[in-house]
Amino acid sequence: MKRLIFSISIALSLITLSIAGCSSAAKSNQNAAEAESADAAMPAADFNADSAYAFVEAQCAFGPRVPGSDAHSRCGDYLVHQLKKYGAIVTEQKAKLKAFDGTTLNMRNIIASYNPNAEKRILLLAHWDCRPWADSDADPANHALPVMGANDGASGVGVLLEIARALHARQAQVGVDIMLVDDEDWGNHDGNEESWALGSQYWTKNMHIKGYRPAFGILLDMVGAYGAKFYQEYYSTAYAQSVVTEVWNIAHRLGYGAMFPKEQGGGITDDHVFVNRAGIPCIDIIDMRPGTEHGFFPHWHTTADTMQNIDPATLKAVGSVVLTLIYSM
Ligand code: AHN
Ligand code: ZN
Repeated sequence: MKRLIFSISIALSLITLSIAGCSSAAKSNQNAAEAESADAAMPAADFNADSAYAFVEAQCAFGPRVPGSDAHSRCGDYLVHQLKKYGAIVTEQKAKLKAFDGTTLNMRNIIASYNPNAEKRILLLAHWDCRPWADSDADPANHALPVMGANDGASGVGVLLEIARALHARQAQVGVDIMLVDDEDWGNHDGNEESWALGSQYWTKNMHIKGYRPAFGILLDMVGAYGAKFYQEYYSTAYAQSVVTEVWNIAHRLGYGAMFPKEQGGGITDDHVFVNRAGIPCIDIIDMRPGTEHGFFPHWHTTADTMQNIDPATLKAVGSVVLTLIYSM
């Protein structure tokens, strides 16, 4: 469809040129503007934000999905069940990992594959675990409480579940692997970056398929808050500039330019860093708020990271951009 619109606009340009018999700069500017408006008219893939919101809500209904908790275990079963229901081939990775504080974590990575025989593939990731401590809460009495993780965890997973549902309804040409990684958020803030993203780190050393080589990866982290700003994260641009360019261009074409500033944000130690180090170019679509206390959405790692702070419009923007990219490949 995109190609057709493009050819039509080229044909129109040629006709215009031959009729007018001129190729002034003004004329070619006008043609560029026409091409742009044809792009702007490109329909966004049909991403259902209410459904994505319900998937975020369903995860939160289990309670904080802190590794080792009953909520974690039951939510993991729910995620596997949903992905199978949406026709994916689901692989689980289980391992015992040691957290920085000595706790043994029963890791569970969940990988859902669509179009498994397609050679050209993309990897989509989000972490599904919750942080055990709300240690950025304004009230120190809350620091030992777990984070509900409506945004920090459940939002990315909710968008990916809705993408799974969409891919089941309408197959993409490209192969898609959705990986819900565990044990991202049991990290410490003393500068040891390897205390974070334990599930992703495990996966990079034990990939679910030998020689797995997707074209690129996209990590979704904190993609559901009101007022989200998806700046271009530093490691994403350093390792996967062309993917950043493509994703932000689509966002602007779909009318989400204000939410996706084409400006550099800081560098975040997150799952994508380890995926990049394993040789797979991977970007992080992550809500960054430069100049604020923690640099993230205001309820980050607090007891207020709950459903009431989730905006379906943010889920809609991110889901539409990623799904439009998938169907364009
Ligand atoms: C650090 O704070 C070092 N990284 C943030 C990664 C993260 C935590 N994403 C969600 N929660
Ligand atoms: Zn977190």
